[in-house]
Amino acid sequence: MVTSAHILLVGAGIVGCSTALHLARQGITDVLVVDQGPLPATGGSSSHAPGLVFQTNASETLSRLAADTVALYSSLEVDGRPCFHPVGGIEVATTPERWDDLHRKLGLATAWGIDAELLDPGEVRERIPAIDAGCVLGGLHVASDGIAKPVRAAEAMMREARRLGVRFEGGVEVTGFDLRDNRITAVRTTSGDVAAEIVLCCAGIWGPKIGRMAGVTIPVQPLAHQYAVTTPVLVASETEVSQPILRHQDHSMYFRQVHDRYGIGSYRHRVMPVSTDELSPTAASGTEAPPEGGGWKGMASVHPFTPADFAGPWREARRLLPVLRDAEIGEGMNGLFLFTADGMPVLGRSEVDNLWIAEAVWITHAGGVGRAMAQWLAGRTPDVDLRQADLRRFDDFARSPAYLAQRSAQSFREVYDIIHPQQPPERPRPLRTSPFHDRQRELGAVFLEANGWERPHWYGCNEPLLEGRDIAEPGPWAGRFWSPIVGAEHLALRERVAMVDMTPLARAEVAGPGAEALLDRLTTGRIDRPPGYVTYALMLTPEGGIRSDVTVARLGRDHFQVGCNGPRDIAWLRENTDADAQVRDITGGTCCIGLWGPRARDVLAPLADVDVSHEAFGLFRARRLHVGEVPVVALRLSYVGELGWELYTSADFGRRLWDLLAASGHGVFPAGRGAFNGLRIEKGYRAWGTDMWTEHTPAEAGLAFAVKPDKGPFVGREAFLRQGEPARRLRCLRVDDGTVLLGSEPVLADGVPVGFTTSAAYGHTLNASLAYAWLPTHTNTNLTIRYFDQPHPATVIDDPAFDPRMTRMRR
Ligand code: FAD
Ligand code: THG
Repeated sequence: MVTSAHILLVGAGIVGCSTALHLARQGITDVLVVDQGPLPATGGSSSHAPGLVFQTNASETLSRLAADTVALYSSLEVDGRPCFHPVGGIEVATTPERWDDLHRKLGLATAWGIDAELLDPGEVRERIPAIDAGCVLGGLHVASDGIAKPVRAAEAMMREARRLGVRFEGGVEVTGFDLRDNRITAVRTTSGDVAAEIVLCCAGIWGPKIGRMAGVTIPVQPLAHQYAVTTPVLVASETEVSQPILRHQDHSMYFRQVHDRYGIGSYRHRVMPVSTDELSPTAASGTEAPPEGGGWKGMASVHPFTPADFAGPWREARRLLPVLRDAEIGEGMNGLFLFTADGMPVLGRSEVDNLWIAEAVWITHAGGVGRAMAQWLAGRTPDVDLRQADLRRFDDFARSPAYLAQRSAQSFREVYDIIHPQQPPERPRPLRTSPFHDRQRELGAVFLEANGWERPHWYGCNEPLLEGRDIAEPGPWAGRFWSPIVGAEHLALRERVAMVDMTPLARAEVAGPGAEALLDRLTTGRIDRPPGYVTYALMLTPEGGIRSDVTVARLGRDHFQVGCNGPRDIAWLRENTDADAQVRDITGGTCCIGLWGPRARDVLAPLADVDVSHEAFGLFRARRLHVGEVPVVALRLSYVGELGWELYTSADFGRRLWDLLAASGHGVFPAGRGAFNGLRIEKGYRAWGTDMWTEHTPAEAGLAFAVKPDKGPFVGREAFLRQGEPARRLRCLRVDDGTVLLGSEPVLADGVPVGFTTSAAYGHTLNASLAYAWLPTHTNTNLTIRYFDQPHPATVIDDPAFDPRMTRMRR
């Protein structure tokens, strides 16, 4: 075996093979892929996965990675045999709630550019003759879904990569790393040491073990999942399969044809976690390509089948597909694969500089993920934004075994549940609470969760605000995790003044003689202004996409407070620092109240020890002051578009700050996240990650005003200057019939899908249902938004819809 490689991949499963192929296609061929098992059927999860590919997902990212994967596998073959059977996929509904949800899912598919249709029970039976049509209310059909042949696809990718110069070695186990200065210098294997500049861990369920060899925690959990193949019941067709794959989500099951049999998977069993330490290192199945109907014994990624766990699902299978009443369970397994806290993959660079991770990736997404990882390893920003799958989305607590155990079990149980986008996890809660938490509970706050934080969505104590107001009611879906009090808080904030708990907003302190230079280089704004100024700016990728939007408050010559969109931003700042600048995550040790509304100054002035008049404390200024006894950093800005301040203090003073403001009179009241969201949408303030991400340019997102190319060099400047007229734009839509949406709905122009909504809410001040949407630049007439498969006419309106001249903030 070679003793050095530019890039070494640990694992030749579907992820390793796909990444290697895409590296080679990019011209990067000094690549070595090692696997402890034999090639191409290594004995890992890819060797036994039945390969169902359902593309539609609530996450646009996952749907796109899946569509990329279908395109890739469809283009591959091994000795004339295909790697993908485009048999189509059908998800059936057996309950009215599921049938409703399939209407919503049709919208998701359309929004993400996947052709889909709803079928009545007779049409389902036409495609799957074995089904008891009397059991189902209908189905969602996606013609481009199908069955991947994971081992064959891996082999095809390996062959092409080899032809281009990549080396693959089977039967070689990675046993450790040599580390120096936070870098891996050599990879120790059972066939000798290999020097490598970049190491990618794509070791599937063994990933955590590889991570540990470098001192890195990879937050993934192997769980067993049952899959069985029946005895023969079908007339074997010419091709291996002809029937569409089938999901029966009300019972957490899926079905595929395996020649003359059915393969049946079930998530309807107890959670069966497996510790990585229990895994055997010798994967060897020995078989070149194991038959799909069984022969899994001996694979390290397979545990013995436990028939008792399959009893209920088997009964249900025979009810849905009566033909199975004549069959038996042929062979079954409890197969192992990875789950995560939020059901998304874990991708990106670890805290060891040259160790990268690509874990918890399904067969369904491995084609797209391999492509994205190859771009990333080559030093580019992946062209599919990976924010939802980025290893760095997790704060430290989310890497704890305790958190991972609870949340991965939950993701397992919920694999096929109907999940509302706002549905909070049940456990572990409460996890992170602001110092205002006790007060909020006393006030009847209804909490949802974000990144571990308890966030009030509305306050029961505000019920009286409803008096005399007529609050537009959303429908049953948008009306979940909602109360009319949300509308009342929204309106009252614009009339009076509210306290909004902004503690969960991630923030970093950047300090030291190099702080200004660091922020100047990473952001698009002019931050070379005197202490006391606040700048709204973007962080761009080198390719000119929006990495984030931030507020940079200069508190001293060498001291800045940066308001971020999450742990990824703080990691990015930290990654770019040198000895002259220190980046500290101060989110947890501090707290923040947004004091906003026309009477905010009436509340603050008598409590503050400085002049807070507009003349003395202007918009986008920062000052240290006292509110009563409490030392506060006050930033005069407002994400809701009103007069007011963000008031920061250390956690120990939080409760006192809350109590002083709450007791100040002037009609001050607490307002929740629900109102906050509607207010910011009315004001046209975008939310990074929801409205825009790295795939969008500042001009497309309507944020070019925040880029100051004349200030000198910064990351993304050259790309920004080259960007031409945008072909698509983030537009503000009014839903003409007042229907309240949730986001991720498809937008059609003259009946043809052209884009999708991002954020949506009712604008109670404007009395209009609003949504932001990505649309081709010149589309603005005859628009409809489909919500639960019903058309709702929509009109592009001026953005921002509320107070475009900023008169309310500037006074
Ligand atoms: P693997 O295929 O496990 O590859 C990792 C490789 O790393 C292994 O070959 C292993 O030998 C190697 N390795 C580990 N440690 C070392 C070491 N120290 N040195 C050298 N090599 C090492 N997904 C779908 O999309 N559709 C499905 O229908 C589907 N059904 C499934 C059904 C079952 C029963 C199971 C268990 C999983 C299913 N999955 C499905 C999930 C899918 O199988 C996995 O997510 C996917 O195969 C993971 O691929 P991978 O390349 O990351 O891991
Ligand atoms: N507060 C703080 N930091 C933050 C946010 C926040 N960082 C992340 C996220 N939220 C950033 N989002 C915004 C969006 C808009 C504005 C501020 C933060 C804003 N925009 C002015 C406008 O467009 O009218 C900027 C005008 C200007 O640049 O002159 O205020 O909520 N601390």
